[in-house]
Amino acid sequence: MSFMTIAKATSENVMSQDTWDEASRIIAEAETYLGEMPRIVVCGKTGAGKSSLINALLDREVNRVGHSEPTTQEEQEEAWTLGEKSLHILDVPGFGEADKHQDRLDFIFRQLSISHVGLLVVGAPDRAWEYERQFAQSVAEVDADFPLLVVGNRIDMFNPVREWQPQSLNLTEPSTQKEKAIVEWGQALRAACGVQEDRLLLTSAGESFHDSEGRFGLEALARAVVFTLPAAVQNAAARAFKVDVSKKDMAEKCIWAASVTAATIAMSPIPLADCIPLAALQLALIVHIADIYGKIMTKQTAWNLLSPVAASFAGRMALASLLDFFPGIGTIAGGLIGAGIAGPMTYAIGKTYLTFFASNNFTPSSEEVRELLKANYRKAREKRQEMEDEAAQHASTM
Ligand SMILES: Nc1nc2c(ncn2[C@@H]2O[C@H](COP(=O)(O)OP(=O)(O)OP(=O)(O)O)[C@@H](O)[C@H]2O)c(=O)[nH]1
Ligand SMILES: [Mg+2]
Repeated sequence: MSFMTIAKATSENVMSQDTWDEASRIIAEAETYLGEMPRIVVCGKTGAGKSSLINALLDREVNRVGHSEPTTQEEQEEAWTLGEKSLHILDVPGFGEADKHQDRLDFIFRQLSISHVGLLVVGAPDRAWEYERQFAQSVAEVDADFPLLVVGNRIDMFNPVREWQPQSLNLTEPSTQKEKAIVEWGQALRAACGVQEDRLLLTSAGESFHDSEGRFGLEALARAVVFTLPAAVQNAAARAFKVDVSKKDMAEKCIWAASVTAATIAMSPIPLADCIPLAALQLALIVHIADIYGKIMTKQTAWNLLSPVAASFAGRMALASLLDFFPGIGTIAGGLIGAGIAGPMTYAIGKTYLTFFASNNFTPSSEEVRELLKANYRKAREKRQEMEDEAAQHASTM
């Protein structure tokens, strides 16, 4: 929908050309930062008017609208063009139906996690907001900074229903019975959902798609979405960072646990030929770190990655050095592996692959691995005592 169409549909707050230009600039900037078109999810209870609202915003009848029963059964994504730029806008099945409520919420939360702005649409004059209140609270619990706009829709439905004159509706200084009822309802809704003043929008999508005269508040809604984008960009960056940090945290915990296990396995020195469990553990660790970073890797692939590194050490170094570097890898007969080597080595292997996988490199060359592994092994040795202490504790409770 063009800005001008929205401007025609609503008389309030008609945007100036400068504001449109500013809006286009904001969308373009958001797209650059996000690396993708900003994505808006429209959610709410069934019948709130989500599909009607999207149709009205896009000025295209893209979504089916229901009359007496839940209508949208599958998500539908459309391009919402504003001026020079577009946003993705996603219609999703409504929640609030007893048997499907939880599934729908799970689905919506998955969508929110890959989106930038959420619209929670509430159909007036409904006052049973328990689902909405819980929903807004859950969003805030999952991500306190997620930009959620609450849209009170169907505001034409307040009494007296017949007195609907969107062109002269004044919600800034309400004086008629209808205006007062709308504003009072909106404020109570806002408080129930726990959002700030500027995150509440009041709209009418119209009784039907063809009721363009009955529409209200769509331009203000479009503007609110656009002007929320800078906050959405910040939030997306923070979210990406948090996800990254938590992935790294998770991987580091696994590396530590595997290293202590390796040290425990090797508590009583074992012949190298018997150290298959160590090799298996180290390969499983590599597979697991890859998994954390979204790559499915078989043990065979992990072995293909690691074995040339082991072999290159074998070619260039004396057995003693090899043992120093690869306890648990390979089945070279003789020699003993102690906890003092198995733990730090496992740690170094984990840290090395973590570095590559975190930067999306799932096929590092043998040379790259070898260099980093050496450096990491040196550092890992400093943790040897800590590992051995923890391994000793494990061993004593086994
Ligand atoms: N009077 C009035 N009716 C509206 C408005 N918005 C939607 N409706 C009506 O409300 C009913 C439900 O609208 P939908 O758009 O299908 O609602 P939905 O939220 O998409 O519902 P589900 O797809 O079931 O989740 C339809 O009869 C619409 O015509 C509005 O602003 N005013
Ligand atoms: Mg719908």
